[in-house]
Amino acid sequence: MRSNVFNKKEFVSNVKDNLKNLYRKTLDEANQQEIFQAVSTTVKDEIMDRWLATQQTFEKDDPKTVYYMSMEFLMGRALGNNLINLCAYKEVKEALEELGLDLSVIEDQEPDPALGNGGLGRLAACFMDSLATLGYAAYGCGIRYRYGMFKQKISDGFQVEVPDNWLKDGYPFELRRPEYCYEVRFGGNVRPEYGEDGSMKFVHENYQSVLAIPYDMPIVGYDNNVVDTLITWDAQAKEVFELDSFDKGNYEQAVAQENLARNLVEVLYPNDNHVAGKELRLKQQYFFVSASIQRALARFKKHHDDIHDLPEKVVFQMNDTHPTVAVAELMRILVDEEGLGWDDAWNITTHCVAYTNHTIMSEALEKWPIEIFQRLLPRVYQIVDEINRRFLIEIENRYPGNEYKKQKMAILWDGQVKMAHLAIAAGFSVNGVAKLHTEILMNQELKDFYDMYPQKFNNKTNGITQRRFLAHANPLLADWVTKHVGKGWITDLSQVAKLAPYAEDPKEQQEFMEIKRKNKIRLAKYIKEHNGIEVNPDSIFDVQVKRLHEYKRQLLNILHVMYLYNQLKSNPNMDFYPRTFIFGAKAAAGYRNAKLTIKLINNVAEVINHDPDIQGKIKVVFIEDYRVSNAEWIFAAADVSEQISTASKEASGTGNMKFMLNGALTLGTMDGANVEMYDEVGADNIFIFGMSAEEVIAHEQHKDYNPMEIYNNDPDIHKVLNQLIDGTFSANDKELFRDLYNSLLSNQGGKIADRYFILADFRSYANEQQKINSYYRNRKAWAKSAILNVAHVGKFSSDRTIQEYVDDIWHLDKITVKMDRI
Ligand code: 73E
Repeated sequence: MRSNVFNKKEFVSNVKDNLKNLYRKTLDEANQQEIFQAVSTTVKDEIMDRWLATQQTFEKDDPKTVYYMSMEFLMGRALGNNLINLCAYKEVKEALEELGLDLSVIEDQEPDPALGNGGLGRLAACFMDSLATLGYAAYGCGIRYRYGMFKQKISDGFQVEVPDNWLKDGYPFELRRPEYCYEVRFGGNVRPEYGEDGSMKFVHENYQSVLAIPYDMPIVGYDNNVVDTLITWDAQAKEVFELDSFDKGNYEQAVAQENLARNLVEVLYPNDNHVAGKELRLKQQYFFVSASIQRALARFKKHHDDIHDLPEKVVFQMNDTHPTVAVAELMRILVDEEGLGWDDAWNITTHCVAYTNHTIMSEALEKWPIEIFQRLLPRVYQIVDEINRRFLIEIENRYPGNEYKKQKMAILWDGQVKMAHLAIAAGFSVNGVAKLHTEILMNQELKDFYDMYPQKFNNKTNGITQRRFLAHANPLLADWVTKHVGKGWITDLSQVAKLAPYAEDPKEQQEFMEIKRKNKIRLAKYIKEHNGIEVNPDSIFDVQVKRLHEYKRQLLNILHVMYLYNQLKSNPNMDFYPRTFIFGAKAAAGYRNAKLTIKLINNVAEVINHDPDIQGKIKVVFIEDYRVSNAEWIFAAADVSEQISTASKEASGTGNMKFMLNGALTLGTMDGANVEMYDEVGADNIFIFGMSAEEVIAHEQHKDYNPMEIYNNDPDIHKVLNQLIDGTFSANDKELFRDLYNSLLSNQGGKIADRYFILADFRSYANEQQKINSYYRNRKAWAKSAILNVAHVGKFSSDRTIQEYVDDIWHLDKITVKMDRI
C-alpha cells in the first residue's frame, strides 16, 4: 500500500468484501465497529505479504535476532499506526471519506491494547516500532492478558476500576499460531536418576503443566516492508477438559489444569513501580519466559546443529527483572535437555542474556520468597541455588573474607531470591535508561556490582517513536515540520535540527502557535465531551499525565493550584495568565494515597471551576482513563509539560520526550532524562526547579529533613496544608484528606514525613510557575522556545536508542526485505 501500489478502488472493494465475508452486510447496514473490523482486515491483508516476505528473508539470511522479553507491552491502537508505517494513512482517509466514512471515528472503535502499566510497557512498544523500522530481526515476547490495564471511571471524584475486556469483539491484528505451542511445567518434585553407566540426571515429576499458545501481532516498519512480530502467549489446559475425564479418574487433574491455564493469563498486575511478590506473578513470568526461550531455541535449531553458536544468533533482552527467570530456564534447558556441562551452559547463557534496569524504587525490586520459588519451580530453583553458590565463590575470590559483600550481593539471601542480583550475575550487559539513572546505579544502588563488573555497565537513554507521537498524534505539526525539513525526520529525527533557524521567524512563530491552538481546540472538545468542562483554548494548557505515584508528585502540582487559588482569591487583580491545569493518571487499585490524590484533584477542580471570584482564570481538569490513544491528543495540545518527580526517583521518564516533540516547554526537576533534555534544549527553553538528585540522596542518608519546619515558617504553605483538613475541598467530610496531610507532616508506619520532599521543593516550583506566567505573555519568546524544543528533540527518538542497543549490546544484522510485487 505504498503510494505506488496503493489503489483506492481496490481498497474500497476489499473493505466491502470483508464486510460481506465477516458479517454478511453491506456498507449501509454495517455499524462502525464492523467497519473497523473490515478496514483492519483489509490492512492486515496488506501487511501479510510483507510479513511473509520478512519471514522468508529471516529464513534466507539467518540474521542475529533479539528477543525482547517483557511482561508488559503497552501497544496502543494499531490501525492508525499501521497505516502511517505503510505510508497509506492519507490515501485510506480519503478513500473512506469518499464512502462517507471518517477514519478517526473508525480508529476510535479499536480497543487500546493496554497490556502494560506505564513507561516500561510503552517503551517496549516504541522499541518494537524502531526495531522494525531500522530493519532488525526482533521478536517481542510477552503475555496475552485477557484483561489489560483497567479502564478508569471517575465517580463522585473517586477512581473506579472497570475490567478492560479488550478481546470482546475479537482483535483483528493478531494471529493464533497453535502449531508453535509449548508445554510449561509447574510444581512437582525433582528426583535424581542414575544410569547404568553411573551417570546421573534430574527427573522432574508430579508437575502441573499448561500449554503456551502464541498469538503473533505484526510490527510494521516504516516504509521498508519489514514486519517484525510481537508474540503474546496464551495459556491452555494440556489435557482438554472432557466430560468423560471424570470417569477416567483424572477429573481433578483436568479441572486443576483448566484453572491454572485460565488464571495464568487472566489479568495484568496493575502496579507501576511496585511489586507485591504474589505467587501468580512468578507463574506468569516463568510461563512466558519458558515458552519464549523454547520458541527461540526451536528457531535457532532450524539452521544450526551446534548449540554453542547460540550467542552468535540469539540475544535475550530482559526488560527489568520481570523476565529474569530466563537465566535459570536457559541453563535448565542447556543442561537437562541439551546435555551440556555446567560451565559450557553458563558460558552460552551469559553471552545470550542482557538486563535493563528501569528503577531504583525499593518497592519495585523483585524479591521472591524462596519458599514460593522452590515450590513452584523446583528444578529451576536448584539451578538458581547453584548459580548463587558459584557466584559467592567468585565474590570470595575477589574479596577474600569479606562476608559483608557476600551478604549484600548474594542472589539467595534472607529467605529470598533477589532477581536483580541474578540478572547482573548472568547478564553480559546491565544498562540504565538515562544518564543520571545509570550513574546512580553505578555509584550508589549497584555499586558493589559495578566495582566487580565495570565492563557490564552501560547507559541507554530511553527514546520514543516519532511515528506514533508526531506523525500520527499531531498531523498539523507533522506537516509543518515536513514543509521545512522534508520527510526525512520520520526515520531520522535528528533532521528536526534544521528547524532551529525558523524559531526566530515571526511568521513561523505565528504558524506554529496557530497549530498549537488548533490542537488545543481539539483537546478542549474532547474535554467538553468527556468531562463536561468548558476550557479556554487561549489559556495556558499545563499538563501532568502519567501514572499516579507519590514520587511523581501530582500532589505538589495540586497543592500549588490550591496556593494559586488562595492568591487569586485574596488578590483578584494580580498578574495572572489564565491557566488550565490538566491531569490524567491511573492509580494502582490498592494504592491509598494515590487514589486519595485523584479525589483531591477532582474536589479542587469542583470548587475552583465553580468559584465565580476566579472568573475562569484557573480551570482544573482530570481526564478520565488516561491511555495511549487520548495521550496522543493531550501531548499535541500541551503548552507546559510537568515532569516534577523528586530528583533521583524517575529513572528516565518518556512522557517528557513526547511533550517536547510536540513543542511543549518542560517544567521539571533535574531528574531522569530531563537532565539530558536540558542539555539539548538549553537553559533558556526549559524551566528547572528543586533539589538535585545529589541533595535528595544526601538528605535521605543523613535523615535531616524536617518538613514541619517549612510548614511552621511559610504561611502560604501552612494555609494550603490546613485546607486539606478544614473542609475547604471536602465540605462533607473534613477528615477525607487527613492521610495526605499526615503523609507530609508526620512519620507514620515506617514511612517518614514528606519522603518525596514536596514541601522542600514547593517554593522553587512556585517561582518557576511564576516565570512561566510571565514568559507566556511574550508570545514570540514562547513560540521561539517551543520551536526550539522540537528542533532539539532529535536525540530522544527510540530509533537512536535502538541503534545504540544494536551497536553496543545486541550486534544485530540489518535486513532488507524485497518484495516482488512492489
Ligand atoms: O522512569 C520510568 C522509565 O521511563 C520508570 O519508572 C519505568 O520505566 C520507564 C521506561 O524505562 C518503570 N516502570 C517500572 N519500573 N520502572 C515497573 C516496575 C515494576 C512493575 C511495573 C513497572
